[in-house]
Amino acid sequence: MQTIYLGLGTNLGDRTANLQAAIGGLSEELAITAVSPIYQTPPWGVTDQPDFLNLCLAAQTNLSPNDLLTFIKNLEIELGREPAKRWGPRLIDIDLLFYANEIIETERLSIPHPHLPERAFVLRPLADIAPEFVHPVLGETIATLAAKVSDEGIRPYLPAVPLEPAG
Ligand code: PH2
Ligand code: MG
Ligand code: MG
Repeated sequence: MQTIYLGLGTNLGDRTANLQAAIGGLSEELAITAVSPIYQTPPWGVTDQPDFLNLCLAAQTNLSPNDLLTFIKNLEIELGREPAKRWGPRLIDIDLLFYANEIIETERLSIPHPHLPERAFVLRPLADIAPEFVHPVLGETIATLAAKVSDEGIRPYLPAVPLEPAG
């Protein structure tokens, strides 16, 4: 089993329900071990759009990175995501942040997620569940990376969604 970290985001429709549906779908294939609180975050990249809700989660999986990406992309579509412009509004976005300590650069996959060090909307929730995880390229912990970005405008929105007991 490999430890993976995912970042979830949504800024359309019933945002809390979107996140909950995504966690439910992910839990059918992955063993989720930690879910961060939900934060409301100002839009990054394209700023003229509604605020996002963001969270991060940790999970264990036997899927390969490629199969994991395929599963995530299919789940996004199943949850109602439609093709959207880069960094534009979306019903649900599930990003693969880390796959164990692997460094992968292919046409389909960039792991660790290339924009992670600049994104407080990822680093803030990730620091809640994995502060000591060391970025395999940068050699710095998530807590250190989170402390380096401004978290202006980011505010706690809901406490962590409780994990269903395994069984
Ligand atoms: N996702 C984006 C672009 N901008 N901004 C915030 N605050 N949260 C996101 O999840 C987000 C974003 C593209 O995936
Ligand atoms: Mg994204
Ligand atoms: Mg994405």
